[in-house]
Formats: sequence, C-alpha cells, structure tokens
Amino acid sequence: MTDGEVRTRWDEAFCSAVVSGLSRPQKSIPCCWLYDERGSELFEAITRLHDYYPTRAEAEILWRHARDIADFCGEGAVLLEYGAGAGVKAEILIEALRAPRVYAPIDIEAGVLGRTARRIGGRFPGLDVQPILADFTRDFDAPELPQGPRAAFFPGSTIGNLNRREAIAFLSRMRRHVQNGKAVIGVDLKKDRRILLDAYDDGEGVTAAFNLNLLARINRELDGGFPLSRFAHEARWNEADSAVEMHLVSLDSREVAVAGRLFPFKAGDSIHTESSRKYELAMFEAMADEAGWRLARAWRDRGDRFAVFGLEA
Ligand code: AVI
Repeated sequence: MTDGEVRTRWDEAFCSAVVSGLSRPQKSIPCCWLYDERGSELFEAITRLHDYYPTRAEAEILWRHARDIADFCGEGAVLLEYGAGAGVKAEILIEALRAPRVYAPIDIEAGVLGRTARRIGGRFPGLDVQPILADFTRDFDAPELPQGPRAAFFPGSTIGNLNRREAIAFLSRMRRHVQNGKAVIGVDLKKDRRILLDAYDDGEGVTAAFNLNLLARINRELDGGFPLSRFAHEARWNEADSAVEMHLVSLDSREVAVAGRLFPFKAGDSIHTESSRKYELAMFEAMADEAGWRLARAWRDRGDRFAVFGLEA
C-alpha cells in the first residue's frame, strides 16, 4: 500500500468515526482521534502540567522501584512496549534491566517508531532494538523474537482509555505476545473527585485546548462548521464507569455541517470525547484475572495516586 493509500484509508476511518459518532443520541468520538500533530503536542504539554499528576507520579514509581521492577521482569528479558511513543519511560527500565536482550517498541506512527528505535539503539549499544509497527488496540501477532523470558510494558495509564471489554481483550493479547511471561502496567487510581477533575480541566486551559482541537481538526479535515468559541470543554466524573469523561458542550442550539451532513445540537448537548478509567486495586485485579493474569506486585507513588502493577500468567 502506498503512503497516499494509507492516508486515504485513514481519512475515511476518521470521517466514518465522526459521522457515526455524531449520529448517536449521546454524541461521541473515539479518543484516538484527539491525536493529530497539534493534539499530540498539546498532550505532551498536559503531561508537564501541575494539575496533571499521573505522568509525574508514574515517573516517581519507575525511578524509585526500577531495580525491583526489572527483577520482576527477569534478567535478560525481551521487553515489548505497547504504544511506545518516544520510549522515555522504557529507558528507565532498560537501564535497570542489567542486560535486556531485546527492546521491541510497538507504535502505530512509523516516524515516531523509527526515531525511538534509533535513539534507544544509540543510547544502549548492544541492545537489539526491534520496532513493531502496529495498532496495539487491535489484534496483531508479535513477530518472531528471540527465545527467553518476555515482559510487556504498558505505562502512562493508557489502559484507562479502554473500556472493560477492550481492556480484557488487550490484556489477553498481551499475555499471548509475551508467551505467558510478565506484564508491567501503569494505572491511575480512583481518588478524590476534585483532584481527578482538576487533572482533566487544568487551570491553564491546556486540556480544554486539547479537547477543542478535535473540532478544529474536523473543520479542517472534514469540511466541518463547528464554531469553536460556542463549544466548551467539560470534565465530568462518571461513577458507574469509575471514569473521568471529557465532553465538548454546545453553548447554543444549532446545526453543524460535517462532511456534507447536518448534525443538530440543543444548548447543553455534548460530544463525549474520552473516558479515563480510574481503578481500585481489587477492580484491576478482577479484570486482569479475567484475562488470565495474576496480580503479583503493586508499586505506588508516595502520594498513593498511581500504581504500577506487575502481572504474571
Ligand atoms: C493518554 N491518556 C492516558 C491520557 C489520560 O489521562 O487519559 C489522555 C488525557 N486526556 C486528557 N488529559 C490526558
């Protein structure tokens, strides 16, 4: 498939996700579409915000417990990282794993994946870096990798963006990929609602810009007519799902054209753009259990806000 064909197929997928999402009674668009170039930049900015604690809390755990986590993975393990991005967190683990044999970053973005593979390969001479171009939210087979113990690494609490069914399917697939080895997963914990809502509606307005960027993207790529100043970012707590939800709320009644179709909004109607599930240990343990894993270890930050769970098959 040529680059142009990949692009066209991707554009079609965006168009059909938006059109079908805006046609539902509760309008919703899958959160993966928040990450165009500008969205990814804004997300990077979010991870540095004071209000957005998960990135800092997880980094604290990885730094403080790197040796223990590495021992849990097993010396010389083949490390697979899901949604690797820049691979910054894996670096901490690679350094602690005395002699990891292989680092296999998995990412859907070929450019990002290539840069990460080159950077990590340059930083750890002797480490065999085997990038895997794949969408980790869908089923795929891991390519041939050297024999030996394997460990899956999934930091960033991205598992919180999957619903229960998706998360169980993902955990099962991960178990297959590591051939019943180990998994190390970053998970944001359920806590005081105010702290959670502030993390998703920060005082500097970066999360609002991140969410509203989706409408700008629809306007640009799908010939949309969203007036950005008439939609407001909102973070809501959904107790039944134990999740912080992001919504874009229409401030007035209007019809909005997208890809040649009209979508009606009443004042107060919203588009649900993301759910970020917050777990309690027992909740996560039950879910992991359904996917055939046993929760073996739990490392937490000093503020008890975030956990890195160690799973074994
Ligand atoms: C990528 N993901 C784990 C982030 C989260 O916390 O759910 C995305 C995010 N959305 C708003 N702020 C951060």
